[in-house]
Amino acid sequence: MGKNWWKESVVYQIYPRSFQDSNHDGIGDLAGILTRLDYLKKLGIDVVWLCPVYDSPNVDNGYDIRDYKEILDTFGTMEDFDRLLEGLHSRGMKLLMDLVVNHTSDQHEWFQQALQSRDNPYHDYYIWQDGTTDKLPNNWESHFSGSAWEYVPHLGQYYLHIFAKQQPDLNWKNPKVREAVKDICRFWLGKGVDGFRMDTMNFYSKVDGFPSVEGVEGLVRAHRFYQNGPHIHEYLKELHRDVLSLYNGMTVGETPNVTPEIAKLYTGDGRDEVNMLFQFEHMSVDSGPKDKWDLIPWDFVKFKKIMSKWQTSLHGCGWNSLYLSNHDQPRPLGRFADDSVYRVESAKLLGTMTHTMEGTPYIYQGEELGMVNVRFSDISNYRDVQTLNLYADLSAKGVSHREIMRKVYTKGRDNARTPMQWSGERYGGFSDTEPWIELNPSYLEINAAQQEEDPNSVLHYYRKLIRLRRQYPVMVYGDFVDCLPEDPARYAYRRTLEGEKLFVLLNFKDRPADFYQPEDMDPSRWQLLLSNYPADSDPCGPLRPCEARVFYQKEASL
Ligand code: TEU
Ligand code: CA
Repeated sequence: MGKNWWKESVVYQIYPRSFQDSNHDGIGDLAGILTRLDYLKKLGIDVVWLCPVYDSPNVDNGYDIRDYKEILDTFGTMEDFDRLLEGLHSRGMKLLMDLVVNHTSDQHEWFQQALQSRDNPYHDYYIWQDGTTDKLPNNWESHFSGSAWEYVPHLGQYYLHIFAKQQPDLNWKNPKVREAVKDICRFWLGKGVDGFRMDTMNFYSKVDGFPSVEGVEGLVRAHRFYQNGPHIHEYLKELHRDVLSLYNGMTVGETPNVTPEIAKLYTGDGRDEVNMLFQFEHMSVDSGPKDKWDLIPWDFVKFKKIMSKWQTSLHGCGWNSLYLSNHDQPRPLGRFADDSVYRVESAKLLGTMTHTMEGTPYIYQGEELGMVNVRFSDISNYRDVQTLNLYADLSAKGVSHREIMRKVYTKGRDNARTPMQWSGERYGGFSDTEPWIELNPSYLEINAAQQEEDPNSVLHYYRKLIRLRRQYPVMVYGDFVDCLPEDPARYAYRRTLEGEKLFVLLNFKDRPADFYQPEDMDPSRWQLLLSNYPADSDPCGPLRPCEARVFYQKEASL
């Protein structure tokens, strides 16, 4: 497998609604992002992934698109977009757009036409089943609660929506839909964007006949009937052949429920599909079988095994995306380390892990500051459709406020969607007026302005991490060996590339741990590249709580 710019890049994900407001309406916008490009450049970012900025009624904050070729007016104009693209390119950064084509908004012209009649030319752009109000086509549950089918009385038909009912699924079996998707891609690539993050990419192809999941009562997530479906590779190859291959772009598919074997089919050399995936296996260590709200304690050894498995399985035949957070996930500190006493150490620890593995690291806005989860006491402070639907659904089933809020505090998506914490000023420097969602009160303590002044801040540490990756190819391309797979506290791994060695030792617990030295490395010849504690003690001494150390050795004795 060859070298590629997208393997050597660090990506920064922007959730536009919450990044920077420029026109005093409390909602982030494109002109706001433009004013923060120097911040991103200084951080060392190569690529920005912009969550949807298209025209949308915002039932799901832009993941319900009404017009794929227009900018949402709240975010600005197409001229603002062009300025942003130019601003990124002139600073040597690239732009990934979010391609959301598993579904559209119900307000999209195609769906409006489809609703007109069964023989409207757009009817077949969506997925329909004949039926009556008293009998659902099957027992599939939407990811946003309730049935995945919505009845349209005047048609006598149900349409499929894996997400909200305002997000009808497109019928990819229809060649016209696939042509329409290519047209959207050409439009944005033609403008000069550098690739796509492909939303729910492995949902495009559904199993024929829409079978119910057997042996369960009530509604259930029917993943195996609409993820990695029968025609998915055919569709992706077609998109690659007709559009993506004609540009030197980067593609990352969002794909829940994939194994490394499945991932190779999407990303392998010569497969001609996409460059890499967001897999979710490590994101489900704290969920039971039902769904993400089914909270269970997570097991560190199991987590490491998942991470290590992805490292070794894709080496030489695929490529990993490295992430612990995004706009759908809670903030990672409390989840995988500690977000109270050792918050700063934890943020650096987790950052060290994602930036010292093989793959392309993704930083979600605020991660570089060590931002934490939010706990609003009232459900009316929440904005996310998934959270609000869950609340309504579980309340109706008699679940207590307390119990529901426990789920929301742990896994709710708004944890990651509160405004970016730029400063300790009123509204955190995000806006000068009340924002669309309240700030996390932690902005007084955790913010970019304060961290800019503090050389020991998470922000400064992330800059170092990103710089090191550029300096040491072994961090990008080296192979991976887990040195202590069964260790209940430490993650220790070694990377090797042509006589260069990297050794990473991470203490995930909030108590001290012993040092560990790999047999084939020599402390007299290695160099401590980085640590998340002041370098005032023996580099081979015991590990302090949540301590991370990265060693480098050249021309190893092996
Ligand atoms: O998310 C896809 C997805 O599978 C979600 O169910 C995700 O796992 C969930 O939000 C976590 O509970 C993508 C987008 O990233 C998300 O923001 C959208 O809401 C969703 O697709 C629909 O477009
Ligand atoms: Ca605004």
